[in-house]
Amino acid sequence: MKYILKHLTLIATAIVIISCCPKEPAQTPADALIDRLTDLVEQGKIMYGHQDDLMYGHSWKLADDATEYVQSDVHATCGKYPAVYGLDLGGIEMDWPANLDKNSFDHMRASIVAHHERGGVVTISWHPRNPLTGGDAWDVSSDQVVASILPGGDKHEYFMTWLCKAADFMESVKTADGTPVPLIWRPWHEHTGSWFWWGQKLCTTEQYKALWKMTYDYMMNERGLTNLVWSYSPGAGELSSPEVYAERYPGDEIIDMVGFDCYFYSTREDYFKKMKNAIDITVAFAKEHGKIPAVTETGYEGVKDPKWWTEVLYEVLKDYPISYVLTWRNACDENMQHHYYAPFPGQESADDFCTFAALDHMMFL
Ligand code: BMA
Repeated sequence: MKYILKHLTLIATAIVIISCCPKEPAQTPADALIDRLTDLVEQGKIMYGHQDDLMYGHSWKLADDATEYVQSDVHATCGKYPAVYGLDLGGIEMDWPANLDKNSFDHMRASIVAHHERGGVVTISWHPRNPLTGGDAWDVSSDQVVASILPGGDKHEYFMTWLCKAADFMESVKTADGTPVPLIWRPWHEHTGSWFWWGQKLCTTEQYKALWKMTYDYMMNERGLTNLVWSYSPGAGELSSPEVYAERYPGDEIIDMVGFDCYFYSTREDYFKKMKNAIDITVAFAKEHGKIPAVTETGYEGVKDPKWWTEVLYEVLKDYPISYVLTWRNACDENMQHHYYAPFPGQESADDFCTFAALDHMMFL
């Protein structure tokens, strides 16, 4: 009898365990986005992206009391929205109501949901201020900033409050039914250059990697965010070899996507050379590490080449498995009107942009 009871107990325990534990863990919003991006690359699609697209344009700015997010220079030019919408969290760490480029965080949040519901993908960068000197992200007057915010550093506790505010924002981006919206999260970008306080000459390789690990551990393990797809993006100008690309890579356990930032400064030839080199390195790295490749930032300020989209950008992208290409913002401030990277109606590259947007290979919404 004792023997039978013991076995019955074991069987009952096994039934309870099996029925309590689902066979497959539920897919997170981040996993769903990774699958979608992987599928798009396999289908040979490249999504077009534009920074701050729904917040302002070359000659307009979203009204403070706006309730919908329909205005866009890209849409006004070609009748379609970018598939990828980029935004920046800079200023969230200071409790500012609006980011460093004057986008209110409330409008950012609501427009992310609107873009997501339109079928789009959102990517978030961060230009946080300098936690040691009090200057901005470009304040490189001290090479002790990263050291000071790592565990054991004087500014560690203070900086963790910044990560908390960034995480709060990302956690708050939800659809009406409470589902978190997936976000491509791209902090600590262009670190191969030395113009941000986390750049090449401002910290060691170990410190840079530790900064990523601290950011990841906090957001994923401590906060349990389920909507972040982690993206790595060195600056292309410094990518003299695949080794440089890999040197400060935070690790396969942290990163989901790999990209680079590369701008047009002088001639088509110069841009082709820089872009091709960076894409070759990125695509090979992505393949080797099982990650998704992207051109995380690019553009030609003022797009002063009427055929830039088809003869320059598309020409260099067309043979690569790239998930998306994002051009930078169209500033609207009076003294910044030369600072635009997408066309608007009447701009000299507008017709060519429409041809680019109509290509089967390119994905818009
Ligand atoms: C830079 C410029 C700045 C802007 C910053 C963050 O490339 O566009 O004007 O403040 O990005 O968006």
